Amino acid sequence: ATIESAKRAAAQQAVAENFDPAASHVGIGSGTTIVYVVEAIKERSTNPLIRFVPTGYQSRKVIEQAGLTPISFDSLSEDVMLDIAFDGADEVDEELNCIKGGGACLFQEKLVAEKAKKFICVADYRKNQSRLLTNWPTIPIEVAPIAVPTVLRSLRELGSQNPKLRTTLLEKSGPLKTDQGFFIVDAPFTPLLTSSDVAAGKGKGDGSDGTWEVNRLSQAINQVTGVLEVGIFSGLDGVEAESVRKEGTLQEM
Ligand code: DER
Repeated sequence: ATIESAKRAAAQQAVAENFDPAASHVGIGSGTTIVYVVEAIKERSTNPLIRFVPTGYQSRKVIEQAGLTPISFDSLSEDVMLDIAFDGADEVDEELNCIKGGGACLFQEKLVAEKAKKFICVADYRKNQSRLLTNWPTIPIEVAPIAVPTVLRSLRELGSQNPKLRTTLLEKSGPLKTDQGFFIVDAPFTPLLTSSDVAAGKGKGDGSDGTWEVNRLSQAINQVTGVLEVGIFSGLDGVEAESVRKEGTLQEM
């Protein structure tokens, strides 16, 4: 069947197994798969008080067009945790690490994912790879415009072959601006080792031998001055997430 039916099936399964109609706050991610998640929630949501937290302009539109009620992230009090957050991904590895940011919304997506008790990644079979950067070749990175040249240089020093500023595919020829008014740099790296790869001696994973482990590269890029956020979501450690669960059709429909 089609990719769209795989996305829809993944979304239906993710919502059926995880959405509680009595929830009060639900995070909604960005992209095309999330539209099916909102559709599936709409079929179920009975509680009129339920609030949906968007991860950017497109996500808010999806919530509003479904007739659901959005609430902005910064209106949530410090101690409120979202009951659950759903989002898509560009690629997911065996340890449920994700590459995100294909839709240039990674910063607010990470804020919402970390604010949720449980994060559900909804991904069709194409996204399921043994290592990140197998099928999706680049790490999306949100960068302050003024810092782009120095960040590109730092990314090369970390081993990125040809990091590039993302220009929108639409008629605009300038760099893509995010909801924060920042730019997106897409940085290619060789496929990222999982922590079990490193434990099995498949590489050092610290860049010294040309290999990077997921968390170490994420931290190294996040330390570059001018980087706002990196499109690697790993384990969401530090969050009371029951688990970063990969929902979806892991085999072709
Ligand atoms: O940008 C993101 O991280 C999104 O979640 C997105 O890349 C997933 O997009 P898709 O559901 O349209 O594949």
